[in-house]
Amino acid sequence: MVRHGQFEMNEVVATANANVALAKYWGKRDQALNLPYTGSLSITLAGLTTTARVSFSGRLSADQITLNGQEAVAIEAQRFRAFLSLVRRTAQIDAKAEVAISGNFPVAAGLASSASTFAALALAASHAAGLSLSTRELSLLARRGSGSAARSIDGGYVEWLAGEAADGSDSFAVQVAPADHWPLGVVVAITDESRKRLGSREAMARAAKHSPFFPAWLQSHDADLDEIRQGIRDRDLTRVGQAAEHNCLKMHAVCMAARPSILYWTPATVAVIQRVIELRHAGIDVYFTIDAGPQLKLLCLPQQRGALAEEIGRVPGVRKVLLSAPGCGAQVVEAA
Ligand code: 2P0
Repeated sequence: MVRHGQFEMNEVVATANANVALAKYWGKRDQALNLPYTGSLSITLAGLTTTARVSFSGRLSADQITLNGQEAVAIEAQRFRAFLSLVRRTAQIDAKAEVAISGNFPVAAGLASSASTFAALALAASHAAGLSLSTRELSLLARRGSGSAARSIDGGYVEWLAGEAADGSDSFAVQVAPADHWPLGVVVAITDESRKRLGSREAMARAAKHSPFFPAWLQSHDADLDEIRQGIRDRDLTRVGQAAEHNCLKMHAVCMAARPSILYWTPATVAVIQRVIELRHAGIDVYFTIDAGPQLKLLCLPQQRGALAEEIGRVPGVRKVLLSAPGCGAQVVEAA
């Protein structure tokens, strides 16, 4: 039974952190449900946080959505409305929502802002609609907004299981280890804060369809995933770092070989890669990974994070350096 009109609920505020994929999600077996071909594994990043504020009201005639204070428009607004409608169907309400989303790091520039956005929104909206979902149900819901958001519901080290079911019911994320299992250092090097020209949604669809390397990506992915998962369990930075770099370079090779090609890197991206390789030759255990954009995330021992950040901040073209570490999952911070 749908609860009509008079439905009025208090505002709920939830936060979620971005995540960095060590074994990446790249390619969907189902576009509509955001079902991946492969599993993926990420670190939820402390301090790279999105806050979602949601209230449903029978008095609203349409969903009102702002992103960092600006009204969401066009495709972006459609994507949020479709997600809110999914929450409404699940909660059996028809009230529209007022939603304010804000982030403390660059949006849509390859820093997984859609992951923290849809994880925070899944939690705030489901709660505001009167639902009380389990972590698994929240991950399944967040996935529908953005695939990588499935992984930002949990904290620490998180694996999104690809699943096999056509309805996606077994495609959700689980925690491999909590943040305090292994307090790794993460340094984020921002080389370009502008919005990317090609969103990852379109890019991964093109890569899957038009890159001759895509079959090799699928065929070799699980070996990386297994190695990274085991390396995390053993707290083995060299093993995790080497496998994550390999997985990252394969994903970008798949993109570069697509027609038309997809190249996310800028000269500064390459300069940081080269600096990381030099630092490794000098005996520092540091590894890079790059998502669908020109920024880099570096993995290191926690005690080397400060010195590494200074070093990377001096690379020409690096505009900003952020310090992070494994962080917590999505949380309700205010429920009036
Ligand atoms: C990841 N990326 O595993 C990979 C690596 C980017 C590179 O997940 O279409 O925004 O919303 O499911 O999650 C970015 O893709 O894509 C992403 P949709 P999403 O983090």
